[in-house]
Amino acid sequence: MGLFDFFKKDKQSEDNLKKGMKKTSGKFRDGLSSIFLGRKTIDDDLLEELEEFLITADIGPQAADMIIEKVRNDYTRGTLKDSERILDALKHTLTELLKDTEDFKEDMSKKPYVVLVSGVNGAGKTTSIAKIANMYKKAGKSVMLAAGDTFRAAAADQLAVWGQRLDIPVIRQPDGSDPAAVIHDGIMSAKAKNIDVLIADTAGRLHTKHNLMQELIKIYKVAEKALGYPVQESLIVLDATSGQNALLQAKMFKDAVNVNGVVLTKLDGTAKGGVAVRVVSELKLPVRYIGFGEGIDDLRPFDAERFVEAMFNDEK
Ligand SMILES: Nc1nc2c(ncn2[C@@H]2O[C@H](COP(=O)(O)OP(=O)(O)OP(=O)(O)O)[C@@H](O)[C@H]2O)c(=O)[nH]1
Ligand SMILES: [Mg+2]
Repeated sequence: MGLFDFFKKDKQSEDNLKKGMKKTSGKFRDGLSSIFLGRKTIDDDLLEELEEFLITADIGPQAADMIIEKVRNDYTRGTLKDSERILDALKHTLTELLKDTEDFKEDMSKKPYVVLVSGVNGAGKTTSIAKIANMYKKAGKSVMLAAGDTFRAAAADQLAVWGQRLDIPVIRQPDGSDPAAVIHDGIMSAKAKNIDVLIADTAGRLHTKHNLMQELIKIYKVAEKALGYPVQESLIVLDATSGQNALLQAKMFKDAVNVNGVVLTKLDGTAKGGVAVRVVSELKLPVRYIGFGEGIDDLRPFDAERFVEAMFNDEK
């Protein structure tokens, strides 16, 4: 049992998830329905249309191809009788694909447990940090935040406001300070105060900007040195509405700071939920959290089954 299983199965957060993902799931479900409308038998045309649809839903050609092959095999073997059963088969395959990397094991044996959060500008880093911090706090952990975005004016204030609201201490330095120094400070302070979880914010940066990526690498190294062990969780925050570009970003961040988990945000917007499949199948990274709104409770640890349920949710 992971620390957050409670939140995964919580009824309220499940309702929030379904409500939050209404736009995303609506588009997905309507797209699928129009393919199956009036068609009972499975044929090459249908499978081709389905594959195209999956690709446009951001699932990516690799996973789409795999899914179609599976559907085709099941049909040929007779385990899939007609098009009405395809939806179930699709649900099942998507869940299996996503489950592959579902369980992120938190090793909390060393204190502090550090979560370093990075990503491009405006992806939802700071908001997600507040939501994650709140979750840890609710789970009974002592939490501290480090305001490693010293670049954008008022970025540290934004984090400090969340800290105040959640009653969580925030380590900061004046704007323009060295972000690595802030994280270092945070780690020292967390150690001194025996804090369980330290979550570090960083400034938004484009994955294509070499000097900014170097700065991020430095932050990571300084953190590792101050800790005396590797950063346990290096999360990249991806805006789910940015589609394929999110994949490129993730690849660059993954190499730079050993990203081992993804926070997929803005699934309440015009996102195509398929991008979650792409992250898992092409990047081989687990989706650690999903964000589906601006409120503090609009985030939950990723759960493949519930995510797929929410994608196929047909409550209007
Ligand atoms: N609808 C929606 N909005 C979100 C979500 N997550 C974050 N936001 C909003 O996106 C905007 C940017 O969020 P931030 O958390 O400031 O993003 P950031 O990555 O820290 O931005 P920078 O620090 O400027 O790089 C804010 O208005 C958030 O409220 C989400 O899951 N859904
Ligand atoms: Mg921020």
